[in-house]
Amino acid sequence: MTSATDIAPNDPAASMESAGAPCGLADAVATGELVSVPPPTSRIGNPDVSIVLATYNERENICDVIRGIFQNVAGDVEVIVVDDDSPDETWKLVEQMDDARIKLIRRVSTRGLASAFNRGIIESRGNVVGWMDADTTMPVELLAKMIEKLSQHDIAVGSRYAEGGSDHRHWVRTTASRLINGFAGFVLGYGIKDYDSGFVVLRRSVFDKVSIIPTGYGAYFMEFLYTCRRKGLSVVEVGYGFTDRTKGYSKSAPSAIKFLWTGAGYVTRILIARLRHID
Ligand SMILES: Nc1nc2c(ncn2[C@@H]2O[C@H](COP(=O)(O)OP(=O)(O)OP(=O)(O)O)[C@@H](O)[C@H]2O)c(=O)[nH]1
Ligand SMILES: [Mg+2]
Repeated sequence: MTSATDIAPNDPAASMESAGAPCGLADAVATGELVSVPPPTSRIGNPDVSIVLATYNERENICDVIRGIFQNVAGDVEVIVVDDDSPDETWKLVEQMDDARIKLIRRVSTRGLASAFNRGIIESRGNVVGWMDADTTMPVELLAKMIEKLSQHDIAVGSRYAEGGSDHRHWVRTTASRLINGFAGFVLGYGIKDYDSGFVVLRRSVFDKVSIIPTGYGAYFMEFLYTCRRKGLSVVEVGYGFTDRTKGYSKSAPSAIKFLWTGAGYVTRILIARLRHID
């Protein structure tokens, strides 16, 4: 596994014992998923597909998501995990998977969803680049279908609100999400139904025209999609059923106040995206 870390080698956190069993072998044996061929330990050339995962305290989910990506995406695939030094040591589980197809970036003394995805994108080398949450709410099974769509489109978005999509979360989350998406659709246009999806694959060439603005939480995604469309790139939405996470805890809505604060930030950013003409 290639691994980049901003942590000093003698940092005490770097030598802490793992908070539990590594999710590689033990989990694989427990679930009967053990494969006889060991993962490659070295890599030559660029992968076909890079999938970026941003993680903060996802130790209960990260290994399932990584394994799911490798199982569901054909070709040479790399997974880039950008972890913000999770106190639950998510990064350590990734390290212990010891797989050359995984690149781990452990950022220390910094937090941020948009900046984490941006860092992973910078490190990616695939002709197809994608990113998604690492909490199992976004189905890895959809990735193959999304990638297929790139033969005709620049960008394929996993969508809760397009045809075939559904949102099974608590009604408060669903209503808030629909309101934000309705507002984004009204202000930004282009008929995109799930503006803040955050589940995407795209052709690398997209980054010749558009970059992520790496600040804040999920609002970066709406302005990214909007700028892509404004610059003539094509976007297709692929419907899927979205469920609440079953393990771990929400970082965007740990409390009602944080939830409202995040929502207000989204609204501001939608309006700024509409008014900005240079990016
Ligand atoms: N690197 C990094 N990842 C983060 C940060 N905040 C959240 N994440 C990850 O980003 C993804 C989305 O976060 P979630 O907690 O699922 O937020 P959400 O999807 O709005 O909320 P729920 O799905 O309801 O829990 C998950 O994979 C998180 O682990 C952060 O500050 N840094
Ligand atoms: Mg989530």
